[in-house]
Amino acid sequence: MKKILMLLSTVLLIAMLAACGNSDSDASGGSDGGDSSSGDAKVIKAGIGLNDKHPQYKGLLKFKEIVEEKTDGKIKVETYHSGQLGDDRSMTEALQLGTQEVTIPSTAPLANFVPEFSVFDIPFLFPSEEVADKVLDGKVGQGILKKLESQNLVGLAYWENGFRDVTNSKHPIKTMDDFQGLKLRTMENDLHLDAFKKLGANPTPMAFTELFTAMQQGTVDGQENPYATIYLQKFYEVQKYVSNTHHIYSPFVFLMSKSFYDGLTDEQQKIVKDAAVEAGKYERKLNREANEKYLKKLQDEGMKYTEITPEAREEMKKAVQPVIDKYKSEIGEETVEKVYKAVEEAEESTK
Ligand code: TK8
Repeated sequence: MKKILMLLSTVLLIAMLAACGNSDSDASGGSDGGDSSSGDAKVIKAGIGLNDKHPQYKGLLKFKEIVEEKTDGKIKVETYHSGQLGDDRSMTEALQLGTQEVTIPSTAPLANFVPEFSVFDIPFLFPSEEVADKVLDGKVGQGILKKLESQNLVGLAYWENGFRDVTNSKHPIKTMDDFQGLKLRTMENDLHLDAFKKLGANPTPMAFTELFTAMQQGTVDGQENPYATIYLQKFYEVQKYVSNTHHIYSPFVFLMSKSFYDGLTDEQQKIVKDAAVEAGKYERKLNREANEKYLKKLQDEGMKYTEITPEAREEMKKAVQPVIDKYKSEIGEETVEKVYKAVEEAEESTK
């Protein structure tokens, strides 16, 4: 009985939100200052957590340009950045409810909706961006995207967050010993949490939207993100040390609400899918160029850079292996084996 009442209230909530969602789509434009007078056009409200300087937002503007041009304005895209619509998890929930149409979270928080995504949080899984592209855009990566449909979500493409590096305000990190007791923010993902505990840190899961303040107030000593995010979000203002741990390659997933996607014509579905893939390739290119130059800019802003030695990286890999073994069953043995095999094949083909 309780379940039926829960279901009925959820259906009622979705209907109410969908109704008010339509009524206010003319009311507000996005951050891009675009024309919000949508008339009878379908409106995509697209929100991300990073700011408008990040390649992810430039990729979203590219998606907007392609979709509005290819549909001759029959689909309008309103873009929002800097967590204006919420954080990765709350925006993903908004897509499930039908009150937002697009968001582009990291795969780590997405694992709370589809556990298989945690396979991409296995430390040191991808040796390079090239191998990551092949695995994510290939059969295995696309197969994991399909699992989103059971959550009223459609994964249209993988974009790139990038190789994650640790920063902190206490001391340089050169070996595993330097992690001892460090209060590190992690994304909301149990594998990340357990991996940093194994390295000796004192990790805290936290939404990205709360991170800057937490570092500013000393609630956490450090965090981990790609150089482009560390620089463009001005983390150098509240962090002193950066190391090239490169401990995880983070993909983004271009997500669309399934109820919105199912309401599109076949032609419109192809347009949004192709636009997400094309804008994703553009975003990956910008992101790679960005990451190379931003480490230098972080040092120009006064951050102290420390190289992790190959021996230290091997020590970290060994330390987190029990965590990987523990999560294999949660992620799914078959999925983990398939991804490892795809990585090996991709590595072979890129030699
Ligand atoms: C931005 C996040 C961010 C991620 C994190 O919404 O949470 O640290 O790396 O890019 O998705």
